[in-house]
Amino acid sequence: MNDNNQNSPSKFCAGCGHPIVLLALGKTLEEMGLSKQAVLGLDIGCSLLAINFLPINTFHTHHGRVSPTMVGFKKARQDSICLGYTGDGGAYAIGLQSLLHSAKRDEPITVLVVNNTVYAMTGGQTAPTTLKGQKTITDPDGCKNAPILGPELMRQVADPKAFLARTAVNDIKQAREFIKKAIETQQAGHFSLIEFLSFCPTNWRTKGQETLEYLENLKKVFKIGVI
Ligand SMILES: Cc1ncc(C[n+]2csc(CCOP(=O)(O)OP(=O)(O)O)c2C)c(N)n1
Ligand code: SF4
Ligand SMILES: [Mg+2]
Repeated sequence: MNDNNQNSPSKFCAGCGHPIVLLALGKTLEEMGLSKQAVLGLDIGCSLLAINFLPINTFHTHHGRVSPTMVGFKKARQDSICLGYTGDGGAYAIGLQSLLHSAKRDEPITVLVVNNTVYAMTGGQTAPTTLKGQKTITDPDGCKNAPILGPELMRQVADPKAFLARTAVNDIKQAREFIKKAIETQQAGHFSLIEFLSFCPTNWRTKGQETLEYLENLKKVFKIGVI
């Protein structure tokens, strides 16, 4: 559990998208009056740096195991709002099996996937979301395959009432609208997942405006909106 120390310095790199997603989440929970009921489970990856970021109950899980952990928490504490916070690698590589089955079983949890198209914490390796042609430290000549489209994949197995969507960290208004809808979907007893296209200037090796342009370019492949 966190120490509610809002004075803790941010552990994220300057220009990272993770804190934008977290602030959107914190504000939306506050607005909905759900900060005390909310429980945030963190995957391993740069997500784990969120441990003292928000004044809500937060704990670390294992890499790729945030969705089954939150499924278990929800079964034990049905009045809680269970939020799984993960990177694209945690969600769609090591955690894909458990995430897909959580969606298929329509588990009433909300999964927040921060998609920066790389394994950021471990130094920028190719992830399931890496674009075709994108150069990474493990694909210096460019990734040869198309990326996994997470919400679209979940849609193939999820209940029609599940809320699945994609937004980006440079559209806070939409991010907050989608977070609210995802939490309301959990309250109605259904699965929800939002993918956030997010900045990683450290591994993209971009500066200022270049980072924004990189994110805008991602939107050509990863379509924004309700899936
Ligand atoms: C079982 C296991 N395998 C591998 C690792 C090493 N590891 C830590 S974080 C990570 C990738 C994280 O990438 P992503 O989920 O996209 O999160 P990001 O850091 O990009 O936000 C890996 C492979 C680990 N900690 N545990
Ligand atoms: S490595 Fe990338 S995702 Fe991780 S904290 Fe730094 S900018 Fe954020
Ligand atoms: Mg990532």
